[in-house]
Amino acid sequence: MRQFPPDFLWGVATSAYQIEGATRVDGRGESIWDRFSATPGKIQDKSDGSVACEHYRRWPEDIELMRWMGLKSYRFSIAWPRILPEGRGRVNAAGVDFYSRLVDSLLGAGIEPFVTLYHWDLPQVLEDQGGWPARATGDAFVEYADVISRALGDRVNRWITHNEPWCISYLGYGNGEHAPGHKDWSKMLAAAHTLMVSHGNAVKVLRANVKNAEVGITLNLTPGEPASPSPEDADATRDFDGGFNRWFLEPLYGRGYPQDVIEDHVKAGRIASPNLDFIQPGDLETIAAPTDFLGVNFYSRAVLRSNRIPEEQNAPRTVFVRPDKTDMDWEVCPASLTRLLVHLEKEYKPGPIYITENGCAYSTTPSADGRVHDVQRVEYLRGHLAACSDAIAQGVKLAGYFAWSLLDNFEWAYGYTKRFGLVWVDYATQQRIPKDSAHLYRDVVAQNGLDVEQAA
Ligand code: GBH
Repeated sequence: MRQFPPDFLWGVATSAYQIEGATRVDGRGESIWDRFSATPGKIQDKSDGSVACEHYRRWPEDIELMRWMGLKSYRFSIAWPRILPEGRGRVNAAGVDFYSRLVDSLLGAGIEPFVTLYHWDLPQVLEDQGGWPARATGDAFVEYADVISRALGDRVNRWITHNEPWCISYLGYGNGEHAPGHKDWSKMLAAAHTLMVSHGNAVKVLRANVKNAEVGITLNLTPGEPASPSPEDADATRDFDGGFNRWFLEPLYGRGYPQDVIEDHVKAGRIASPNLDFIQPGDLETIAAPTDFLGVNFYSRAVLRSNRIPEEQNAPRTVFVRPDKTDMDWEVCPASLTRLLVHLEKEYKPGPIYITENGCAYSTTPSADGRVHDVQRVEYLRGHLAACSDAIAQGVKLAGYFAWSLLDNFEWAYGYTKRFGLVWVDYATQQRIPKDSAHLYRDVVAQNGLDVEQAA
């Protein structure tokens, strides 16, 4: 048995737009994902989050599922447009009440709420006024953080400011795959900056409003590994790691933005000058406001091969991408999670780390026996839990693990074509069926550990 530390926080994660539905109910304002999903060509199956898992009214059933799994904590996000339909100013009491009831019921079920403030559903009015590249959006975010932490702070003490600023800025403003769908490098960098500054300012507000607050941010970290020992592949890896991981980690831990990445951007003509003119005095101090934990979302690694020299001139590959990939085409490589965690601990000393998301897409359908035998997800989960246990053995202060996700749900630009849930959702009837992975997870939580033969 691989035993986990006592008090290890076992949970699952979801996000508001992906599961709630009821987008026009109880005074919720429009979000950028409502608008984006309604734009032709943006969502693979032309769907949107207007119904999703109907969690907005089926939440008691979903809490029951979590209680059955024995979970200690539930990471969910709050829909900003339910709280402040105009982005700032007028508070929508019905929206606040929804989350207040959810929190009370979770606590009643012995499940600790772990709240994410921003998981991508920006009020559309704020996008119309410039979105994340505009500093005013950051100020509105801090106002929202203030409103909701005053309402829930007597019962919720763990808070995540932003979920994955890389995705928000790069996918939303850089390559346009996500809402609001812009393709502009300087907008992207400005958006990332507003996100990080608003994170730092929200940390202060949350601390002021919440007793025993534990506040952090969640980054999606994808470790890069060079395909060969060649200097070219090393450079491709540095470049990838710089834009993906270090761009957020370095300023968060007080080192400012990485100079090598800025120079790359200029050389590649993505930005005109290395002077990032969106940075104002004091911003870097704000971003580096001390946090209580680091949230890490881990899905896969990236193996980097240089495109600056022809393949035949590069050193032979020594690192291969494994053929077992998920439905997202992401490689399954648990060992790189261990390497990532050990690296974070050594390099940044972030304090406690939570895996705030880890999971995989496989579309296993229910069998004749009525169960969902998601063999590959069971394998993925076992492998990554073993990887967590390896990291703990190497001194990483890992405090919890949240499986992504409780339910199959709206997978952003992929619509409902990808299924990440531990629990199957039949979208026609909204029936939920715990998959084999949910049964495994239930055992793991009950034993606070993983059977060694399960880890194989
Ligand atoms: C998360 O983002 C989101 O927080 C969540 O809402 C979403 O449902 C979930 O993941 C599943 O997609 O091609 O090997 O380089 C995931 C962020 C960023 C993870 C890009 C994978 C590419 C891996 N993703 N990354 S690779």
